[in-house]
Amino acid sequence: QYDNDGALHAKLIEDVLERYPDKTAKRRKKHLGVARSGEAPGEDGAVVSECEVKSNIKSIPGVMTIRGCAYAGSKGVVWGPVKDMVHISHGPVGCGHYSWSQRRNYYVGTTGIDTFGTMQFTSDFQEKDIVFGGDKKLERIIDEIEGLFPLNNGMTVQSECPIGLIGDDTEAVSRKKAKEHDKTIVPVRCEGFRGVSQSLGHHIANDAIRDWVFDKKEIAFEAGAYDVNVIGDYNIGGDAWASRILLEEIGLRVVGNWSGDATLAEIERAPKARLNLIHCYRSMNYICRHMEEKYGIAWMEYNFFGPSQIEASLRKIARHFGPEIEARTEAVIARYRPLVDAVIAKYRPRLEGNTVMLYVGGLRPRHVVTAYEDLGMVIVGTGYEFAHNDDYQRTGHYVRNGTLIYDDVTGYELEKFIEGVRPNLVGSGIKEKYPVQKMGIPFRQMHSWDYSGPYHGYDGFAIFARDLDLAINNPVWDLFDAPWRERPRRRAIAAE
Ligand code: ICS
Repeated sequence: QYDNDGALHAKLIEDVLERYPDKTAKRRKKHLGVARSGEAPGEDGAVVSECEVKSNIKSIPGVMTIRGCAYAGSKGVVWGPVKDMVHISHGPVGCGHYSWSQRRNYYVGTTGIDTFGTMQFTSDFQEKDIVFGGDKKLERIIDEIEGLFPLNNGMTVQSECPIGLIGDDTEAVSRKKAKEHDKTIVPVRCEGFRGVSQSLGHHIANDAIRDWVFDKKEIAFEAGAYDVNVIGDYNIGGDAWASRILLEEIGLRVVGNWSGDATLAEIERAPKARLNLIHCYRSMNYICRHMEEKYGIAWMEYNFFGPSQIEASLRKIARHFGPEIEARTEAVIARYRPLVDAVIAKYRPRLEGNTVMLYVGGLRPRHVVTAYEDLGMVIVGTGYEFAHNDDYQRTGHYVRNGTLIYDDVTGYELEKFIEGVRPNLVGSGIKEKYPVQKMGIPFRQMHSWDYSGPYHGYDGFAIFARDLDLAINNPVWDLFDAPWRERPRRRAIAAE
């Protein structure tokens, strides 16, 4: 069923492009491709494929794109999970309302007292605020929040589109109020119109940490030799918790985890750590590069999806700290081996050979590939909403020859690709879920883990495997087929 040499995939791209007007076809052609195996071995000996397509440029007006905006990248992704701060959605009510609790970044704490992650704060702009400016209103809101929630450890002002257009001075308001209340108040210029996707929002949010948090206060913190920051694990469905256990077991001290279940204090003390471990390269590489330049902290990418990557990552991290940590790491890997073996023994026979197409944001379309492969599944197509060139280069370490690659895929293209490939599973977002299921194809949400998770770490792998089995081997899928086409394998697995 899958296309080893990519000839079918190349033909699918041609067919899709044929339906576009010439100009559009020419532009979209550069974003679609077929991965080609190269010679050079990549990191950790993996074969590198060539899967570079054009990326990180404006979507074409008139097509359905799945991307978000800069506000989403800052308020939703980077700042939102900093739980002890109040994040004000500054502008009209919709942005805050529709992004309210949409990302499953778990936290512990008492909501409304010392944590605010599932609450929504908005300045609810009206026409008069657009006409006369909203700075006064922002001042009043900051005072109100301070009165109602005195245990907040700070605030951020997440600017929505109109703020930048009308020229409000949120920086001046933030400075003034920070002084008055003796709190950190961070203005973030993440107006949705900036950039071409949520990606610029990540960058702006990283820069706000650099400019408004680092080196602003004396930090009383006793640093240790094994201190690490986990950067870019947002604790979706508890991912960061499942990861932290492993890092602590190998002997490291996680002094910051941002922004998953994060506090402002963790961000403030980050420059005192020994190593930055970066899970989501796309959204947080900026601040890691900055900390390297300014404070001399090394950074290292790692991947905690599926046992092969977990093992390779743990070993790579351990090498940085020397023989003692390396020995502990081998013991940890050995201790989890029976769990991994049991998961694979149970689920691999039920999942082996199934093909998968992915379409997610900026990291997962490559980071999860090996987790599927650990269960015997095959990724036949993958693509990103907002990846940059360096992400596509890294994708080459993961995908095999012939894999269909699609950047900022349009609704039309994705539907045609899925129809043409007919994979056994599609992993993407909520907007894609129901159309795909209506095509008779099993689906898992790869942003929210479909309300499950965690998927990181060894504990997460067991849940991931179970969820794939539930999705793919659900007997409901046989009801889509005419009786003469029934799928005996799935029947047998379901009956079992
Ligand atoms: Fe990074 Mo959805 Fe992360 Fe990635 Fe990022 Fe987003 Fe989510 Fe997706 C994200 S930070 S919200 S790993 S947790 S913006 S799933 S790039 S698109 S693939």
